[in-house]
Amino acid sequence: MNSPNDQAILDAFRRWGYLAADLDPLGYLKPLAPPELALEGETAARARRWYCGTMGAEFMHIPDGERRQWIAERLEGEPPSVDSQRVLERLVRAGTFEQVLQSRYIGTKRFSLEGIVALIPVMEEMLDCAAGSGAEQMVLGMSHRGRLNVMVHIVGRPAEDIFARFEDVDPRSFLGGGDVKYHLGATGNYVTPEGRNVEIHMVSNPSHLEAVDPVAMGRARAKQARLCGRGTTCVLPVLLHGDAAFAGQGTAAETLNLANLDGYSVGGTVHVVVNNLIGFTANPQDTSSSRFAADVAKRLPIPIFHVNAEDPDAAVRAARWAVEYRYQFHSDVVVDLIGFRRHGHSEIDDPTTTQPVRYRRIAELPPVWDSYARRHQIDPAPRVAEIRGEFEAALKRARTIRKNPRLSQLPSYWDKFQGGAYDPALEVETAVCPEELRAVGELMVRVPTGFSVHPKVKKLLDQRMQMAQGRHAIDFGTAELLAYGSLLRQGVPVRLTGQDSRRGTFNQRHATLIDTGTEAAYTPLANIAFPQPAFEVYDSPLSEAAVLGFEYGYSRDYPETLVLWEAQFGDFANGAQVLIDQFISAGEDKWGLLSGLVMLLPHGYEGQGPEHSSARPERFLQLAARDNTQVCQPTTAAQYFHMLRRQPLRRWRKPLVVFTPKGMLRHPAAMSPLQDFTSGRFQTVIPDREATDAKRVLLATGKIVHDLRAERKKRGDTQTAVLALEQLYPFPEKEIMAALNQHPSAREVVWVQEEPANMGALFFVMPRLRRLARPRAVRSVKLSASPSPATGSGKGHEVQQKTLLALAFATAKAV
Ligand SMILES: Cc1ncc(C[n+]2csc(CCOP(=O)(O)OP(=O)(O)O)c2C)c(N)n1
Repeated sequence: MNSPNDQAILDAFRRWGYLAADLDPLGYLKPLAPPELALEGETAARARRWYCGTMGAEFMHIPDGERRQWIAERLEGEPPSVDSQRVLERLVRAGTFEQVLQSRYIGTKRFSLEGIVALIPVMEEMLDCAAGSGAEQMVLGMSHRGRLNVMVHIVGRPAEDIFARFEDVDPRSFLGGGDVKYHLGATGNYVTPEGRNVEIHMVSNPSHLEAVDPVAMGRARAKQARLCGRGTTCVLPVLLHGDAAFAGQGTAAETLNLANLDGYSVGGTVHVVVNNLIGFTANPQDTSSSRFAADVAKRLPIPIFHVNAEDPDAAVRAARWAVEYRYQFHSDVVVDLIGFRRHGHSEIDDPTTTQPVRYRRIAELPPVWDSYARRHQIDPAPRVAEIRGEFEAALKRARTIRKNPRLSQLPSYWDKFQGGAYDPALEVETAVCPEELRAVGELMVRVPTGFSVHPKVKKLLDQRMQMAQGRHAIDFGTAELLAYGSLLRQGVPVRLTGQDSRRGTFNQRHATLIDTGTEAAYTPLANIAFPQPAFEVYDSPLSEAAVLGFEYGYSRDYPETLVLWEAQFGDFANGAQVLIDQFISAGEDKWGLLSGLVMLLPHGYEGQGPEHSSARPERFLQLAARDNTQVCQPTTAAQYFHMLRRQPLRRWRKPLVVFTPKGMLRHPAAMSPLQDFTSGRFQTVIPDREATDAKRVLLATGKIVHDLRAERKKRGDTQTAVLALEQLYPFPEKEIMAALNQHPSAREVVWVQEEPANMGALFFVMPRLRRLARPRAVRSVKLSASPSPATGSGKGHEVQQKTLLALAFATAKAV
């Protein structure tokens, strides 16, 4: 038993010891001398050894005493033994790989790991330990630094395959597509010394640092759902972060916040900060406001092991404890591996212009294997020579490779799906027979006995049931749940997340019901089928980037599931612009990777101001090329139903961007009769059912279609047809032609949009429409160009809307 005084000493070191630890091989991050540690005596000496050596652990901020105790026991106990021969072998391999690349491809970017090659034995230790705890797969998100080294030494890709990428043997296969080698994903198999297998999935990622974090987590969650139901043992997510990126990028902080949330938890992610104390040319004091880049992780109640990368034994121990901790407590954990960067940011960059003193010192440092071998009294020279020989032989083989080697293989659950160009033959039946619709309608409003539904919600549920029975026209909210319910009963899992998505921002969904007496939650659609495929609906945290990235990741590893992300208003989706640009739009083109993710983006001009009006259709249309996405704006409930259903039922896996209604959710004009659900399909263009042989044709998309029809009625106009463009991309040329041809006397086609001239679909539609409508005249009606999407004045909006409608119905001469 420690005396009270000893206890106080231990507590002081447990709490502050990491500040005095020797963590930076170059000594820039000077150990501090907190006054709390100015203690003498045997206990203090022991505690100093445990807490102020080459590892410093931050853990006293964790509220749970059992977890603090767990860490203290490890740091204060006998250090676990490390197989120094094995560690040395890895250090030599990792270092020599870089050196061989350096001498053969001098001045070619590779983002060397030198200065932190301890990462390789660290990752091996993690894998060995995780495999021992039941891991079958690791999902690995990482950036450029050391990526090629990790591909060879952890993922197990043959070195010659990487070298062949340097030779750029097959440029023709990449014309207009593909990606650079240090962003590609890779898959492989890691075998532990005990012979256990761990599949490694290194996630493809863009240059945009940290953007891959939520994607990797979402992938891990999907794999866990596949492999071990709701368990998290079988798949270990690991994220490697650069120090400047981890401190600076909001996505990293947003992603950390997912750790302990029911809808997003993966049972703990292991984070490694590959901390070279530099970001391109910037020094840490300019990139982080706190002492450690990893301080951002202290938003979570989790431990951070800071460790000096020039002491690989300490680093390996930190790795082991990190993984053990993850498995013990299902918690995130951080290893902050502090080293240096031997070369410039990339190998074409000279760091001596910005850090001349630092780089003079670095030039004098031998490779880490050298000091490690000396410390363990091993002569590394023979192995160094042999390993160099092996890599040089691989280089020779690489020069004989003629086709770019594939670094990854898709799991077999992708076999039955396809991407590429749209083909009408891919379409499937989406109508549902009346009996089934009625059954779904009844089941989706059923609650357990004794469950008290709020009276307002009860009224809505009653209406829903009547709608499904064909007694009333069906509204959007009901159509959506009927789509999910009918899919579930066909065996299709559904996952929907977004801010306030369980109820729905506009009170339209109520997918989860709340008991008025107990606040217990009940989700009828999760109890609608037997066997019941997963129906997950979660209120997401207030994040766009992390949540959208997560759902994209989920869709990447569960292509059978209808995965939907909903923005509170479409206007907020640009908070996730990097995920949209870099993954969702370009993923197939860069990496050949498909996704069937749906983005639900409330859109429409209703006088709610500049940030509650526009989901920015122009941006999604600008990103559209080579059938990479689908962009739709259904104007009726039945259209929404068929569009949602066709998404998972087709073999075609393409992201789907949907501009969803707000004010129109309950508008009679947007409701559909039951027979539109029990027959028909999604129509990319809705022809005009009222005007026949019109003199003018108005083409529009979304809410304004209804406004135009109402205006036409008000005017008693019989000369004008109004066509609804329900799918903007892939652009339905044939269907537009067919709809126009129903009005052979029309001399004029007018594109009408409520967005300003520099926004909306105008730029996209007009050139195409001009071509299709020839010889008819084509003009457009829209708001004047504007830097912000909408006016802040409700009345101003009404005036604009009136003018728009007037212009739409004015003849060409009058305008
Ligand atoms: C979001 C984003 N902003 C800027 C860049 C440009 N950039 C590439 S690497 C880098 C420095 C990264 O430093 P760090 O995170 O410490 O990683 P290191 O390269 O030192 O391993 C920067 C600013 C980028 N890739 N992504």
